[in-house]
Amino acid sequence: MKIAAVDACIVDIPTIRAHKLAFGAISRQSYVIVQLRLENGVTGIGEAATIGGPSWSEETPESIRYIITEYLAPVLVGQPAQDVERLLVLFERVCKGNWFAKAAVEMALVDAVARTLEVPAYELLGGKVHDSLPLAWTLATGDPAKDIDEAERMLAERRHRIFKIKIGAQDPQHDVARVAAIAKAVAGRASVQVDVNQGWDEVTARKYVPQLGEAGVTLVEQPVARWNLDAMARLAAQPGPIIMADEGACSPRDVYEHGRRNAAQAIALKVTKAGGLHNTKRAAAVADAAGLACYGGCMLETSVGTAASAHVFATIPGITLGCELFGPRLLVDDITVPGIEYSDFSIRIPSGPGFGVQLDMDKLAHYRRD
Ligand code: MUC
Ligand code: MG
Repeated sequence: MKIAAVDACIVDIPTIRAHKLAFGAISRQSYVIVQLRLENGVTGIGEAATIGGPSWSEETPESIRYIITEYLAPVLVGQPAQDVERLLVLFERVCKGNWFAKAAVEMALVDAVARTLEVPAYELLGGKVHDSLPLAWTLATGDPAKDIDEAERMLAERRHRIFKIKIGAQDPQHDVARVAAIAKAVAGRASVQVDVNQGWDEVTARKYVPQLGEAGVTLVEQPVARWNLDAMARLAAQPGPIIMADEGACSPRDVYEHGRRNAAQAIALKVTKAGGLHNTKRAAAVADAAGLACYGGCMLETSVGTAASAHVFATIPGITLGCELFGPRLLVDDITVPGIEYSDFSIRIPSGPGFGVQLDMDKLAHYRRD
């Protein structure tokens, strides 16, 4: 199972509507798609999704592609793909940080090995404990009437009954009123959580998190800056909504710090920010040891990253808060066959071999930047 070649390209796909977050709005999503070919003829695929260039994390599609082609691919060619843990050590030697880039390549390694062995990827990751996971949808138009319409459609079509509302871009009083209107409209039929994407300081969060709780919000994601674990701990000590870390809890070590300092009650796991499928499992194990609940987070992936995330999330018993692997539904088009199967407010875990999806080469050719 020797690695013959690694290719990485950038893909841009428009979203079905503007998606407004605390740091800006996006109307297209950019991805780095990795194709890793083995000498046996099998190709594995991986993906790194970013949001708004370097707005969510430091990495961009351009930097990810560059790191893969210039630093990670050269050390991989000729190596046995099944030695995934050894290859991750090799990555650390030639490249510090750059977790999204490493995650995309590691996904492709696992997919290639699982395809060669003709097993689903989750079987190489410990085996599945979930056949499906409850699926959240993000309301992010910034307009309460449009958000309520969208939520009603999702409920009527039995797609989603967990809604995550993006806040932090507008005046907090206005944001809380918008969230309260949505929560009231769906009360008793859906749960409502918010993601502030680091948009508040501690003083603002201390004032408005209790008001969100009174409005019926069950969970508040990353209310303050990712570095401010002391503020996260003070917020988590207050009664009210669950405080969940996202941008602040990327690596297993970050999760450890959140546990040690009581800086959250829950962690959003994401394959890219953790640096891959194996590191996601490590992060989940640390969360488990610290008594933190887990949520299956996303970066608005295509069906490639969504399938890979679903495979690893399926193996994590600590994911008790559901997941948000809805990325393909936010895009005007997808780049795999088959797509992801969604039913009854949930995502079905794709079966294999590998992640169970193949690239549609015509679509890839259409959306790739070069
Ligand atoms: C984030 O910060 O959680 C995930 C879903 C969504 O709407 O935005 C992303 C990023
Ligand atoms: Mg988030």
